[in-house]
Amino acid sequence: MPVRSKPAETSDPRLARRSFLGIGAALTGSLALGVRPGHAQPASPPAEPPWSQSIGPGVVDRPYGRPADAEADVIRRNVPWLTAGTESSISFSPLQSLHGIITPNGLFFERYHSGRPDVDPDQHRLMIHGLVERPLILTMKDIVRFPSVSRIHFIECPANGGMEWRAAQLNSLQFNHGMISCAEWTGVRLSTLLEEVGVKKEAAWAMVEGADGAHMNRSLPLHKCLDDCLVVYAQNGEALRPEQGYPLRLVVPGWEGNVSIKWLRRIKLGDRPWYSREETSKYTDLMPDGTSRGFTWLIDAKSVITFPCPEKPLSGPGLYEIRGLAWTGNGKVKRVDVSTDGGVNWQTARLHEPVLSKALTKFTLPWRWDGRPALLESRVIDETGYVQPTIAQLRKQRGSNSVYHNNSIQTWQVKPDGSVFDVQLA
Ligand SMILES: Nc1nc2c(c(=O)[nH]1)N[C@H]1C(S)=C(S)[C@@H](COP(=O)(O)O)O[C@H]1N2
Ligand SMILES: [Mo]
Repeated sequence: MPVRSKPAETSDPRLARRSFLGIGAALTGSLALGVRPGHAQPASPPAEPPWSQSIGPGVVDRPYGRPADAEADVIRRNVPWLTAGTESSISFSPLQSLHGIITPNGLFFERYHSGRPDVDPDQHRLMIHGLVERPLILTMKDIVRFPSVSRIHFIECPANGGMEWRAAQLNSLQFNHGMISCAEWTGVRLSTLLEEVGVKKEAAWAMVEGADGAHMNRSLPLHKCLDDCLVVYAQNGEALRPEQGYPLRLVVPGWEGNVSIKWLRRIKLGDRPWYSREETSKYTDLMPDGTSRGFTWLIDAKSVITFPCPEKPLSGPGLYEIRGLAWTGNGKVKRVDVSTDGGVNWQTARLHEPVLSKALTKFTLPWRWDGRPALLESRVIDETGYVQPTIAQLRKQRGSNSVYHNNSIQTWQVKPDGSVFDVQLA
């Protein structure tokens, strides 16, 4: 890796003209910032490794691109004991290795209730019926003809973090937070399709259903359908991946992922909710008094530090950039605070553009680690003023029988050797 001999410059004024790696300081004889010897070196004549001494392969060997071989561990992973089988399972996105707010299509998390169907786009249909003036059955060709929109939104399964309601048990960013991903979605507004069929005035709810074996279905209030729901056929500029619902899925921005029905095949309008399996026996929250919350669609504000983390430890004392992601189903992220002492003192992190509604937002904060134990936390505040709670605050309100909607503050414990652990503070 080429390393500059002059101090690194960044656009953050707090970091300007400070050397991250200590090289500049070392050269001028002042105190080095703690880079291990041999880790980074002052500039010297470039080496001539084998790849610099021959002609590489041409364009024909890779008609569809793929990551560099050295990135082979940047993959989705599952937790084998979490579900009965791989057909009804989850793969987690490797947040520890991602650099921006967009999840590459091959790394988007997956959640299946009955495996990943292989849908023929020519045979796929979307039926819209119920309390409408003109019921319709649309082909993919019909759907692509409608006026299109592209929007960047996250999808988060409300079970993200669900394994940690009672205690910290998985020492991993990927497994505790990897059920969130964010993409640019392209398709047609659901309101456009509903205009085409004509909504009857008694209609108040929609039932949306998938073409997978589970025929997963959910009820959605009509106001949300007419607000910002999208019926999408593309993800980050190419057709949806089969994992994400090829050829057609619903995206319900800011709401729990399970309502974003994949392989979307039917929308039925009615005057009341359907109370389907996935909104009664599942996707409800058992409260301390024994009652159950239902229709808890909204994803409340949440954030997490993605560097450092258990998978990406520190390599010795010195200057670092704490990095993380924040999001809220309520609109935009307003502020993210970062603590390095377990929530006693907080500093405001820098939010990186673009800060979009119902999308991942990147934040960073420079941090000089002195090599002593630390407790790293991030806390997001969204544009409605909602503040991300601690796990203790959340348990006080919700108990610990829930599976879903754990949006609590993540604490990472940094040990003197730089290793990082998932902990919970009382
Ligand atoms: N038809 C159908 N739609 C579905 C599912 C499913 O199993 N079948 N899983 C849901 C759940 S629980 C979530 S969290 C999201 C996950 O979307 P992804 O797999 O694209 O990440 O899809 C939702 N839509
Ligand atoms: Mo989910």
